[in-house]
Amino acid sequence: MSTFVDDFPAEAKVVRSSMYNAFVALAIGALMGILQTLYRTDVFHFISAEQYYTVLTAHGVFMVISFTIWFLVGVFAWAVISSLDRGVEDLRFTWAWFGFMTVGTLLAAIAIFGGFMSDPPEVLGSELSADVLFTFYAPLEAHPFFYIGLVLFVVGTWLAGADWFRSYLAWRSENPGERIPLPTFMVLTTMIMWYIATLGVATSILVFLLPWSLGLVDTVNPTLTRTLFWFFGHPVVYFWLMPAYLLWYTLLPKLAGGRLFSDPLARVVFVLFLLLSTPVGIHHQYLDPGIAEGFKFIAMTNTMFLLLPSLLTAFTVVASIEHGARQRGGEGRLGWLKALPWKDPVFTGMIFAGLMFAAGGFSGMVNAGMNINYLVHNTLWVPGHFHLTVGTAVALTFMAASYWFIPQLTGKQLVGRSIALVQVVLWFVGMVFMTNAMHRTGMLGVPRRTAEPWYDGFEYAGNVAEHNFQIALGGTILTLSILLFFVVILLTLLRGSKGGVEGSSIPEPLSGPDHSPAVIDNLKLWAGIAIVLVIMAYTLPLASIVERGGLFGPDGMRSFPSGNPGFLEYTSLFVQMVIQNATEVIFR
Ligand code: HAS
Ligand code: CU
Repeated sequence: MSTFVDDFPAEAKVVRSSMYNAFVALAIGALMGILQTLYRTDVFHFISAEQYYTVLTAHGVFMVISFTIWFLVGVFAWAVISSLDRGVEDLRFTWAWFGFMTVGTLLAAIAIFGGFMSDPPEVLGSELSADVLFTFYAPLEAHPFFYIGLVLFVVGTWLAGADWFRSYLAWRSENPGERIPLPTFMVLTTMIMWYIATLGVATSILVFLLPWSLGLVDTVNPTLTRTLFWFFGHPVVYFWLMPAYLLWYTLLPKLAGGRLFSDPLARVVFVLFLLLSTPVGIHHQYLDPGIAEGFKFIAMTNTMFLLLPSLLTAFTVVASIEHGARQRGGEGRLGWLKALPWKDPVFTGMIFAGLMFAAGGFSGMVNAGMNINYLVHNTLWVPGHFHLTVGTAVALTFMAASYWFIPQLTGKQLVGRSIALVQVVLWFVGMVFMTNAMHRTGMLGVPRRTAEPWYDGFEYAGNVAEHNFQIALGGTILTLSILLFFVVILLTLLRGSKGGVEGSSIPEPLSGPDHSPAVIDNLKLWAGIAIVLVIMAYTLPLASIVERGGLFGPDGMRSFPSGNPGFLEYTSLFVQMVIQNATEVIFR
């Protein structure tokens, strides 16, 4: 059995390079992480209160935008190429999206790091800086480079998706009537979701934030840019999660020694994510004024439905692992757990990632309840939640998977397997300390995104100092874990001996694609329904936000005539206003 690099050497280079870029982002993000953890827990002050927000922005952007997305384009490219068993249609096109993403990352990085300079240079009429956090909505404003960088980066991902659709269409014309191979199906559904979701952020940046930061318009409507951000900001979390799920559905059963329990169920899960990921973004805005409660209620209902695909995943993945364990001779109700390959860092890392996700999913359910959200919103509970989800379910899966991918992509055997095992266990332990204490301090009311939340003279009800210590301890263990990760990766790249890497083929599922109706593979149908659901969930809230606050802020446009407009009047006025404002902006 051959490795990926044997079969597709040119493509392996793109996948490898994407993953290396992810690792660079991970290294920078990790350094920023420990700096801000030690600052806000009042343990060590390597930075100033002002720099805290630059560090926090860099931590967020490098971790959740650069690291995750660079790694996932690698995983998706690998998944499509290997499951269709064909190279890309045009390698220059593939390197082109890689180039877009690289230039985009660099521009955004320049803007962010400008924030560290005491006297940042002026470019395009404003000082380099982008202390806007990874949720870059108004009223915080970044240097145009930040927004231009993001645009290029996102356009890069759009082109990457086009690359995979091209491969799929070429495959389809040679294989009419065949079921789409599962990994490709997962990539395509995720990319359709991504195209829909990024419309929100593209509009927010291109129509509002970038013109505003370039000085072309004077004001923006903050609620509108927030809402457009969250239109994208919720589905983006599934953009990070889907490659991890893809690996849990394909690689994990293989590593456990078994086969995927159900291919049809896996397809249903990805279709549900495509349908439901976007019309829920308002669950990040339960406390925002200017959005009627009814719209929030709809977002909550949709969010509760969105739990279903993850609950199905928990069932299917655990069933597949149990099957693997029984194939290896495991017995008994829970005794089969002992038969699993716990010494394999790839397997153990992914399982720990899954276990932590069960907890992270639970705190997500708490977040999603409109009334309980009031208790936790803007507190440290929320970072607790997302360090379990994106910070562990996704990041730990990616790190563990790297121990499988790097040999596949270089043909070199992994060096330092036992260090790798310690690394994934340390990540789990570090996150147990850090996220548990974050959730708890959040419930005591400690705010997030605050450089110095200790407020001299103010007594919190509970023992915040003790929890702060656990957060700092957890953060330190995580930093150590990342260092070990880089030791293993570098040792493998420098010292790994060529050859002897096991093949990359994925075993057939127990229940194959033919057990599901063909309609599941009808991507156009699901895309159409997804778009209808988004229109239903967002038209009225967006129209009412524009009505109240103006497209470009209260003075940026005339408002609706008084009274209660009917739907048609509403929509036609909305369209008129868009046109009027756009013309004003262009011809001013
Ligand atoms: Fe979330 C805030 C609700 C999932 C990320 N979320 C955030 C933020 C981030 C984030 C980054 O409703 C902060 C944004 C900011 O800066 O303000 N989230 C949810 C819900 C889910 C959820 C309902 N979130 C995620 C995922 C993320 C992520 C996934 C990243 C990857 N989240 C919210 C809400 C907020 C929020 C509100 C706003 C809070 C506020 O007030 O600001 C659900 O998708 C979760 C479903 C998951 C489950 C768990 C299933 C369990 C599985 C484990 C299987 C086990 C295995 C192991 C494989 C129901 C799949 C087996 C092992 C053996 C040994 C047998
Ligand atoms: Cu969300």
